[in-house]
Amino acid sequence: MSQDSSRPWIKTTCAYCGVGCGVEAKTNHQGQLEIRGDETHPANYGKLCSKGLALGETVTPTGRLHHPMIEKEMTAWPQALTHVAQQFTKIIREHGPNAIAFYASGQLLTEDYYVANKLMKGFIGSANIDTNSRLCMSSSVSAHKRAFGSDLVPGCYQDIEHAEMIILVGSNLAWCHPVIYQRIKEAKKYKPHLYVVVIDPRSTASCEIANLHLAIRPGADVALFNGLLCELNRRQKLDRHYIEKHTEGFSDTLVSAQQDTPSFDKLAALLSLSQTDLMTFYEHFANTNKVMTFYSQGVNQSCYGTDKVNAIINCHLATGKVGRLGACPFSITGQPNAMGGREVGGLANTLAAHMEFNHQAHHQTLSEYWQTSTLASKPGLKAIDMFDALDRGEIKAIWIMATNPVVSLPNSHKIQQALEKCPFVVVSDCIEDTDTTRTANVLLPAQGWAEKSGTVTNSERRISRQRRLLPTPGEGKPDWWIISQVAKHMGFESAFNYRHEADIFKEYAQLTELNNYGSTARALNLAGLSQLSATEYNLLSPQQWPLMSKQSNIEHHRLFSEGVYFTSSTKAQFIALKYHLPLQQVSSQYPFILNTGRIRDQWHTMTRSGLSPSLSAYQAEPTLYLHPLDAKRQALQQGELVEISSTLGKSLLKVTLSEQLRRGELFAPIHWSNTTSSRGKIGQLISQHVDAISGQPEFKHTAVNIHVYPYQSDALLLTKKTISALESDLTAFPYWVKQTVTNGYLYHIASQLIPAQLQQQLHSFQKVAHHNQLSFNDNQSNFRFANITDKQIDFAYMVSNKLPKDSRSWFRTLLSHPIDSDMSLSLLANLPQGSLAVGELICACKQVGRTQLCHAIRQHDINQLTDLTRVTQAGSGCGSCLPELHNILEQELTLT
Ligand SMILES: Nc1nc2c(c(=O)[nH]1)N[C@H]1C(S)=C(S)[C@@H](COP(=O)(O)OP(=O)(O)OC[C@H]3O[C@@H](n4cnc5c(=O)[nH]c(N)nc54)[C@H](O)[C@@H]3O)O[C@H]1N2
Ligand SMILES: Nc1nc2c(c(=O)[nH]1)N[C@H]1C(S)=C(S)[C@@H](COP(=O)(O)OP(=O)(O)OC[C@H]3O[C@@H](n4cnc5c(=O)[nH]c(N)nc54)[C@H](O)[C@@H]3O)O[C@H]1N2
Ligand code: SF4
Ligand SMILES: [Mo]
Repeated sequence: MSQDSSRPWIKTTCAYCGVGCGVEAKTNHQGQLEIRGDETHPANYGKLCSKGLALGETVTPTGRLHHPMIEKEMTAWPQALTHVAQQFTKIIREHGPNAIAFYASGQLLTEDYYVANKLMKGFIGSANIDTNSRLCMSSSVSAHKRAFGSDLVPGCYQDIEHAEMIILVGSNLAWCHPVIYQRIKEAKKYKPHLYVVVIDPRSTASCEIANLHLAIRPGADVALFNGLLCELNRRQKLDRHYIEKHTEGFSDTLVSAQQDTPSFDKLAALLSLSQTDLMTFYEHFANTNKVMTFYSQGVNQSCYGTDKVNAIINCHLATGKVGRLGACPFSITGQPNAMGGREVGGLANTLAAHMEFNHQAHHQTLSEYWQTSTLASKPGLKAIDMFDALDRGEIKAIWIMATNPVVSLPNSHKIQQALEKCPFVVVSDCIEDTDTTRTANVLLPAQGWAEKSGTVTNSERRISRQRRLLPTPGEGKPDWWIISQVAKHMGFESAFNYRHEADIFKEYAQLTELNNYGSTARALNLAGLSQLSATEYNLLSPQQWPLMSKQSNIEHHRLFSEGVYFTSSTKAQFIALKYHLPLQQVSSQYPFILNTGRIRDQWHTMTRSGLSPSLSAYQAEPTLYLHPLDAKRQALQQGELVEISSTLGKSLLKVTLSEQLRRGELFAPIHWSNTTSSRGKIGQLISQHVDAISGQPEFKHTAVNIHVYPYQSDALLLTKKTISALESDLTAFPYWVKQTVTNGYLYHIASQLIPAQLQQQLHSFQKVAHHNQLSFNDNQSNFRFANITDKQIDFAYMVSNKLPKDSRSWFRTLLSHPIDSDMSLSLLANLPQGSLAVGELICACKQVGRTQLCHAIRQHDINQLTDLTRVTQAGSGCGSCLPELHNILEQELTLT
């Protein structure tokens, strides 16, 4: 991309994870969006990961929802808004306010969320607004409220540089929060004694920097930390002074932990860890003051997620490792604005601005502030209960905003049916075709990341501006505008009369100040931002809450440094805990445990990251990872198709063998849906078991079975455009996956037809016949074909009874490859030649493949990772592929 110095870089925030990286963006002369890290932003100081770096590739008009639609017919905004408002009003009149629900998302901006919450709780008068944060952070929220009296993360990123021990529990930071992971890696370089522990049943990419990896039995984290508490006591490593002065409930908690913890050898066996490793971990924790513990979905997404978080916090409190430089428990946030959403009250069980239902004064304060007499007086339904009520027909209308529940909620088949049954489903999204938009009666086009303006709050309580970069394609509108317009059409004009997102932010900031002092003070206080003018709001630099005055410099606040908490006694609370087995256990019918999570380059249901060819090149198919010995037991081989089944449903995935898993445990990514694959969606297998306190589903522990899925032929098909007719024809095949590539799409197909029959079918998808074609057919089972228009391939396929493993790595590039001898020879030989021989993509940022890396290692006699990066550029972008580069180098060196 060419640099264009005449246009200014605009500062904004990354669209993806809760690290909340500062981004600078500008359009170049070709209209493309150039992206770089913001060196002044304290979340990333200029660094970005592969997803952040590829943001420019995702701002395409392709696939966008351009117009409001009612029952699949395009309509104008006034009609759409009137229709939604009328339907809601009618349902409320006939069935009461609880017959309506909003299901929102940590990917809305704070301003959007504030208005949605205000409409539902304040004016519709029901608290049936919940969000995908329920699936993500709610166990941490519940645990923080239990221990600290407030939903907040006490530490800040700067603690990383001060910590002497960093523990990652149920967090694959290397892939899910790469910029923080790289920051720890960097800190370790300058401080070699920084001791890193990874606690995860899988050996993940994050283990690259680990001094110790505890491949814990899934679900056993409470037992591990209860054991740690006992060991701290035994070694007299408790901070008695801190416990007495700043906490309550210690004795009961210790007794409970002691009763729950068996002898050391039995504990190690229960956790399925070696006694040496377990003792090493306990010793380090006991002997290190500056300990930071990051935790994420391996902790939260569990039937006992809240207890897991409290088990961790108990150990931090017992040793006074809270609120001190380099010492804190740190819940690392998933979505870009999961924090902001919770601040304004996006969860069904809080009011707004950290005010609570069970607090009469809060209810009164909010009613007066919003000037409403209908403020909800009791909590609404949490996500899973909300969709159950929808299924039972008690909820008659739902408005889904910025989330794709038909893919991401457990038991997704039931979710889809519930939505199909629901009389009135409204979906606001920026993308037209998702599993959820397919169920909508009304579709409302929202602005996307590059068009929106507002604020987000990251993991360390820092509020940053997201700024408008590009004009909106079609008629997309800001979410806050859409919600306010519906509110006005429902008759709530004066409460939703916003001209600009700055008006909303100011109203929200002022709310955080109200009655926020004395013994009932709340942590969330934005007093310093409550008088911002629209211009000041536009220019706002990152601000970390709580803040009594606007911060002109970057500050790094720790909470609880004085040992004062937001509980009624101002003391932190220990929670007495017992370890329980996960609710689902293996049986003869379902002998494996399925763990689910993320891969490096995709974001959730792929509606945005899936638009980027470079992000889609890495791990292009829905995959089931399993241990080679388990594969052997099931007679499964690398690359085969496997049908995986639970009591609720079945999915079809490609097998990858991996020794990084424990025996009997499987891992599948969450990213594929019915829009991108035939049966790659994993949510249909997951049960609705939730944590009883937080309502967060158990996504990491499902009992399943697996069987090989035989097929007769497989194929790769390249087309320049999505052919919707083709996609409906594809349903005939048991397995298909759609992948975005440069200039088009690659379909991976497997079929029960013999190759010759499959070839005929695929050939018929090419609607216009051309003369300039390349066609190879070596016998009755291998077919390769390419159609050339204007010196470029626009349609191609290869069919076989078993395609060579690395075919897709070169075949996927044909739409952007010049017609040359390398290309013809590759097609002829079915082997990549010359410039096409790059191999499976490893580095998404610099587009470097495995073959290139192996070649460079041999040609340049490379034995150091730094040399491999220097020679190939791989790993010099975001660095998230460095663990893989390391493995490839090791493998090549052992071969030579
Ligand atoms: N690339 C990428 N990054 C993302 C996202 C994405 O979609 N893609 N999504 C963002 C969001 S919203 C979120 S919430 C975060 C999630 O970030 P993470 O929580 O780091 O990601 P996951 O892959 O869901 O799960 C983390 C790990 O928990 C482990 N685990 C499973 N069961 C247990 C257990 O019982 N105990 C322990 N200790 N560990 C266990 C899994 O093996 C897995 O490696 O990522 C954010 N970042
Ligand atoms: N099995 C399993 N399931 C899981 C998880 C797991 O680990 N395992 N993790 C869970 C977690 S932690 C999370 S956070 C969820 C995520 O799950 P979802 O929230 O369902 O996933 P996304 O793909 O992020 O969906 C966001 C939707 O909003 C749209 N969108 C993007 N920006 C905007 C906007 O500004 N406005 C509007 N109106 N729409 C927008 C996108 O196009 C997309 O359709 O998945 C959960 N589900
Ligand atoms: S770590 Fe990556 S995905 Fe997360 S905010 Fe930073 S650039 Fe975006
Ligand atoms: Mo999440």
